[in-house]
Amino acid sequence: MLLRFLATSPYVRKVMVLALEAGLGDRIEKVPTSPQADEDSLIEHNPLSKVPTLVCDDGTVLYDSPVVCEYLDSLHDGPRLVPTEGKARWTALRRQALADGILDALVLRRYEGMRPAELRSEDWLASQTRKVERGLDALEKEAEAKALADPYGPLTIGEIAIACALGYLDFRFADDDWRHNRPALASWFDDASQRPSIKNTAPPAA
Ligand SMILES: N[C@@H](CCC(=O)N[C@@H](CS)C(=O)NCC(=O)O)C(=O)O
Repeated sequence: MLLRFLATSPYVRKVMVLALEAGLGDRIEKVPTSPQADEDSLIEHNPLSKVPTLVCDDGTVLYDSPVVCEYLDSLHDGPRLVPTEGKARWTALRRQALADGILDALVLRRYEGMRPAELRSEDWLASQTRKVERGLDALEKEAEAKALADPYGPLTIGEIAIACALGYLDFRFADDDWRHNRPALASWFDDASQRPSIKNTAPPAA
């Protein structure tokens, strides 16, 4: 399989963490890609010109990280990382949606912050920041209640997405100090960061 890949993308990282946890790392060939360059070869596969985009062995193309993750999870015989039914499934998918939503707000914030000051909307930046803060507060409550999967045991896509969102915060927004007042989440992430799948997918130094 070919994965249109960008080492700094947290959505790509989510796919790679799942692939490594599922023992599929060797089956994925990473194709370095600059999605914002509107490369014809990427657009041919994904009209949105985004990574991750996966070209399966039979030529089927899949995109959007939740879709790619669910597909990869169907290719192995180990415990499912995207639970297939019941409360476990909806909890994992809801957590993934929350973590992806935090990422979406962070990416919007990053792009807005890169615009010239006179074009930048402080209201928009503040609104995206509030989404991130509320999302992190909700995750702190889950960590405090010990509801998140044990960072040393089997994970689901929910915890994988959360780890990638927190990793992106450290990577692009190190000054935010998201750990302040969120000790349970910080401790959970410190432990989760010891997993080889998380360590081996860390973004390059900013
Ligand atoms: N919802 C998508 C988001 C993917 C996404 O936004 N990827 C970014 C890289 S971090 C991208 O390709 N951006 C290119 C662009 O928006 O032009 C997913 O989960 O895969």
